[in-house]
Amino acid sequence: MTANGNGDGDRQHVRYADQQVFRAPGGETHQRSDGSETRLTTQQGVPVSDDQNTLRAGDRGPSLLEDFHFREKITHFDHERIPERVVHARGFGAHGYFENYAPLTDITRADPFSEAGLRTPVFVRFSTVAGNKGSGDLARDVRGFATKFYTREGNWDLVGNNIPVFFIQDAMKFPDVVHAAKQEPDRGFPQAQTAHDNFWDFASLMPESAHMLMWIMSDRAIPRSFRFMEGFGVHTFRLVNEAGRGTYVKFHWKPRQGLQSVLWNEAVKINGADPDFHRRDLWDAITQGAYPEWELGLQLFDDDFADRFEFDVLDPTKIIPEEVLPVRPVGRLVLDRVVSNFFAETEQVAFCTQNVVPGIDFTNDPLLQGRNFSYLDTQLKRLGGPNFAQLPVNAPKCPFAHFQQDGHMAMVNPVTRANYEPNSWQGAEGGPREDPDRGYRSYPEEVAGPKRRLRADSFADHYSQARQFWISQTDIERRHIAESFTFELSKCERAEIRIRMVAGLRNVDEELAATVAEGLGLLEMPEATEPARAPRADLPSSPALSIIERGPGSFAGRKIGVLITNGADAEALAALRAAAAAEQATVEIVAPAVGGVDASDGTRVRAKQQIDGAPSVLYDAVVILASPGGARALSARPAARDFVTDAVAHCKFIGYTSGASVLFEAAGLPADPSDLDEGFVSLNDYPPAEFIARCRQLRHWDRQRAVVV
Ligand code: HDE
Repeated sequence: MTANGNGDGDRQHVRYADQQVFRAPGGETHQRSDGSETRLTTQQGVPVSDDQNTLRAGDRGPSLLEDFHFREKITHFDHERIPERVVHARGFGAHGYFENYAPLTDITRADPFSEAGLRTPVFVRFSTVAGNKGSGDLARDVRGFATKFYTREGNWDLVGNNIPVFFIQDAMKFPDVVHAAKQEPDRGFPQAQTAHDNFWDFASLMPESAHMLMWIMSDRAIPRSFRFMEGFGVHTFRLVNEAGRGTYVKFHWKPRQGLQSVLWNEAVKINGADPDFHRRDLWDAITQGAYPEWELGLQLFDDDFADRFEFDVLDPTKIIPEEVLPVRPVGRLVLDRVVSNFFAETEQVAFCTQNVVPGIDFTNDPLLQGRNFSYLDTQLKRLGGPNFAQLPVNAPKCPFAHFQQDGHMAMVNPVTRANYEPNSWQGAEGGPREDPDRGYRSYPEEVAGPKRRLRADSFADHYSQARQFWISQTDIERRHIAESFTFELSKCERAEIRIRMVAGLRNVDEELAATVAEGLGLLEMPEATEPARAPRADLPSSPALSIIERGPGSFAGRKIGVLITNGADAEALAALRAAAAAEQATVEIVAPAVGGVDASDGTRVRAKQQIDGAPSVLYDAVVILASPGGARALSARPAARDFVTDAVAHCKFIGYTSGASVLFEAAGLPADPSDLDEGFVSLNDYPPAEFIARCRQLRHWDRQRAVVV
């Protein structure tokens, strides 16, 4: 077997350092120029003559136990799986770098922020939370956004989410919230969805989850792709400078591509058409050279601000609105390399919140404190022993030296005489020594108080920021939130759970509660849940919390699905391709058959997709370039009609040439739908550049506004 063991993305087969190049008896080398072996061998390096047949006694006789190649191959196969992550099992990773804009040495001595232009290598893993490893990418769920910085002073893991708050205030409740969200234990379903009794039973009994529920019922929980979502460190952390001065910090990742989400009706269809939609999107973007970028922003504050702020900065169910404390951009994250082996990198990467470097420290957020225990513990179970930090994706890229030794799969072993300290051995034989000056020092925070199990009073307001989130959304986003609550609660079989949730929502907003109650067909409005602290109605709206309010104003990085038939207007296609390229958008051809079509000028247009496998939900906008005959043939195909009706229902921009009219009529639209709304753009009347310009709004939301529910 060739050893592709570096797991570090170098796309080559490597030899282990102490492996000599031998010539086989007879003189041939069997080695490629990169050192990889050409012949199939066993783990022991024995060349294999036949990998098709087990060793048998007699042509039709029993298999023999002495078949070491078979036994080794099957045994290894039997052991291929490691436990999937308890949460965040489904994920996808990529390599890249973080580039710092300017020295932040007045605030922190952390290496990645030390110099202008400094590039720190990173590995990022995005994930869903509730679903198992093989679940669909488009679940309504929080997304993980975990970043490992390989700094020159060790690895720093910023293990964040795409939502800035969490369900619970104390790590003690984590197993409960996760159990409630995942499959119900008796039946083992539903998979990757919170739309079931157990989740809402728990949520309706946990008022502290109110703020988070607003976020997960919003479009944030169904991002268009990893590239179009924000990331947050969630907790308040602490930065420490050379002089030992501490500054509180909240971390924000802002996608340069802009924020974008899909509709729920789209999400369920995408999961069917392409359950790998998000990972494929990231893979395609990176391999096509359209490297996704995020800007890292910091909210920095001191004790005075923390004392003044209306909520406890240690409470992870609260944000600090950007309008109150601006986010200061400090650098950019660029993902420019896909993994070369999914298992070695994405599966084996072990993020740990306790991995911090000098200059970065924790606070007493009770969730963060609990996490600092959990991550190491979970890696020990998942990766099978204490040496997981030696795996290439987890190992620091800076020098490291310690006296830890042995254990399962020890690959990096001490070579010094001493394996303990203090020791009196001199020089290299004595091994590494402490560094009192540059070594990691915890911030000397004063701690005092009685030892008790008690939730601080300052954590008692559960609804005010939930309400603030609600009033910060546009009308369309509010509609989506109300619809998601209605959808999810309608899946609850026990009426009292639905009623209890509506009772809680009354503390957030009466209109929201009433809309959901109506959607659920509740005959009477329940009394509002008694809040631990009366919700405030005076928090102002925070426009930064809306996705639509802050649209990117660009269609870059988005994909147009072009449904095409024989005889399609070749000129229109060429112009569309040029306009899309100018916007850095991509065009994907969908045809009646994957072999492609002959365009009006006789040229062959190759297709990427066949219509049955490429519903319009896979695209940000669609164009129908059909000849009248082609459109007639398409009209007979349900997938082609759905392509149009779904694009309309999902408020997509739809470009077309006049030949498409038969298909439009078959889909229940006028032959020329441009009178319906400005989301329909006739490419006979407007140049493709105008179509692309309209696409910059991403969706034609007025179409949804016009639908009265
Ligand atoms: Fe995690 N979380 N978590 N979590 N978490 C894990 O570690 C845990 C929390 C987050 O791509 C586990 O390696 C506790 C908040 C991400 O590999 C586990 C608590 C946030 C990932 C664990 C939380 C996160 C994890 C499971 C409550 C956002 C995936 C597998 C106190 C700030 C990282 C693993 C990856 C993974 C524990 C809450 C983010 C069990 C106890 C809040 C992105 O250790």
